[in-house]
Amino acid sequence: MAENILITGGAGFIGSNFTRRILKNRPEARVTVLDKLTYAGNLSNLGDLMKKPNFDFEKGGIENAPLVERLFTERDFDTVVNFAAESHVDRSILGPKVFLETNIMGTFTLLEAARGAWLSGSGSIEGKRFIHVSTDEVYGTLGETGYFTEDTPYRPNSPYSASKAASDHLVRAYYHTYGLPVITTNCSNNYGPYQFPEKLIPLMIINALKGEKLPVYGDGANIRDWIYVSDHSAAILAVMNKGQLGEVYNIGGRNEQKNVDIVKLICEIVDKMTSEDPELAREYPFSGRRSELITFVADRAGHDRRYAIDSTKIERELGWQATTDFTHGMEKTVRWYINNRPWWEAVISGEYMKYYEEQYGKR
Ligand code: NAD
Ligand code: TDX
Repeated sequence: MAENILITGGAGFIGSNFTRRILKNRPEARVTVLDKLTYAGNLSNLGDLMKKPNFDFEKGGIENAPLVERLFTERDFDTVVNFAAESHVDRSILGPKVFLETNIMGTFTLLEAARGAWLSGSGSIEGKRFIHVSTDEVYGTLGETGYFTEDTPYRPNSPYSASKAASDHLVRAYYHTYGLPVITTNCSNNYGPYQFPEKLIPLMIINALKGEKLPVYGDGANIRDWIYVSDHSAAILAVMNKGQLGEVYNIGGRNEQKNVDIVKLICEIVDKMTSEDPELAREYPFSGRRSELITFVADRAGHDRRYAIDSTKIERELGWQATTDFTHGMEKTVRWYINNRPWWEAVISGEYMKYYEEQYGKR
């Protein structure tokens, strides 16, 4: 029988990338995306996929128990991939409540629905999988050396990472208590097409194109381990195919970068692309070098200093590896934002401008 997959948060950045991959990779599968279409969710991220006969879109929240239960009853899912979340650290500092509602109560609601469908009455866990997509931020912060492994203790430092940590703990508990067939992945920072412009890389690309200030928090020396989004999707697919139930897999790019170095790289790429193309130079006029726009601003509260993932386990056990070179991935990403101006102009209107003013206005 063809697989029947529920993807939550599939209209967001990573979820839409994964949905595209799964529909290509498993043309027989029936795919349902459940997404609340918050400010971060956008149906245009799914594009033509919406027209496929084996694809269904449901608008709604993962914390909406009647809706989630109905979907499980009607559709008989065998696989759940849970991307749906409030995902931006700065927003979790401005207003944490919705992070608890979506990330904790939403994950709880999905787990309960899966338990009801798979573990009661005539239900069965045969061929079932609940994959929970999480973050390396649950592990807290690193000093100058060392890496996060699957055994690193949880020490979340922001309301966002605390809410993701709580959801990871619930997923773990449902495996140990009820035998729900779960797998958790903890990935490092993603970048690539369709990322919402509140995050470092798209924000800097768009501001650099427009010739606006590039706000780097603190001293700019915080380090993240960056992975191209399609490498993350490939890792989740490997986990879906070969992951062991009850296990955790760390996913990273083996690519540590300082924030300020990333912003400088974006400036160089934008300078080069605009200087080589007269039409682009007219669209985005700027004299001088865009790195002059870099502005050090007040630091993020509780700003984690360094993240770095040890992805040995998934590399060894599932044969997955990140393959996208960082400079090449960044060039592709900048080119995508240049080619998709209507997409980002639409998403940065309205609500986003209010957020931008609150986040950066006083910095
Ligand atoms: P995103 O903010 O771009 O997308 C989130 C999606 O979830 C949106 O489509 C939004 O509409 C939807 N959503 C939000 N609340 C919902 C709710 N209550 N019910 C249903 N849908 C809801 O996020 P992203 O960057 O694509 O991240 C996806 C997942 O991956 C998240 O769980 C995040 O914690 C995790 N993650 C992200 C990164 C990263 O660097 N972006 C790294 C590691 C893990
Ligand atoms: O304007 C900015 N200036 C700045 O210096 C922004 C938006 C960010 N930063 C810094 C903060 C971080 O050190 O850049 C770094 C990256 O920031 P974000 O893009 O906000 O990502 P981060 O906080 O590291 O979290 C991301 O990675 C892990 C995702 O947003 C999470 O969803 C994911 O779990």
